Amino acid sequence: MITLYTAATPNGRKAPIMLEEVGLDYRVRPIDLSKNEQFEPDFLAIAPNNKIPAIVDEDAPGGPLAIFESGAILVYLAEKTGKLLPASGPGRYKTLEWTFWQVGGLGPMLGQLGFFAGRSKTKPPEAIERFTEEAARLFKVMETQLGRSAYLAGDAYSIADIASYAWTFAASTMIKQAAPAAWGDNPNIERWLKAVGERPAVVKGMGVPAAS
Ligand SMILES: N[C@@H](CCC(=O)N[C@@H](CS)C(=O)NCC(=O)O)C(=O)O
Repeated sequence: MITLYTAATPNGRKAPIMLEEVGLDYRVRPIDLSKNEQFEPDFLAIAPNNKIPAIVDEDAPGGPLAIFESGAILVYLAEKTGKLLPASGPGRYKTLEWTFWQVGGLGPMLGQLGFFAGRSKTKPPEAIERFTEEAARLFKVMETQLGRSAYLAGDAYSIADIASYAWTFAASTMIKQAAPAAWGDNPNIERWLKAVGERPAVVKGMGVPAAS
């Protein structure tokens, strides 16, 4: 059994989508970020960076294994099940390339844009401009890639698509309202958002944790 520590945020939704896709049993332990539960000692023992998502796999070879960082969780679950990440060859590295592109680029830039353009009390123009430009640049890169292939890492759906889905969905809805210039004319991304968003595992995973 896998325990998933998560919250209803774009990073938090990657792991439940993946667990639904690969069909592993899991239980959800919601972490309430508004109550700072991510700083509680029990959670820090699993995720010392005080961020969700994290998992504990009770059935890992060698005993229970705790993993934090969404990219590491996606790779672990893919390798545990042999799904959504090729075991070798160019397809493996294309999948890792686009997965790390999201974890190191798209996610952090959209997170900062969402904060400065949305939740910040002072809304500093220079920060909003910087992160809007960077988000627009990243979506142009994504749009071009999705003009070349059906999915981010090629013609097969993979962990790279799971990594990017919830953030791109947030950008096409909430972030687009707060910073319209971040979201250009992206027909290939729109097509991909629809295809990925209609997958039953994605529909289920986007609802985890259930609203309380
Ligand atoms: N690089 C991390 C980012 C995770 C992250 O930023 N999680 C946010 C929610 S989307 C969080 O837990 N924030 C709580 C905090 O910063 O205290 C990952 O990909 O897992």
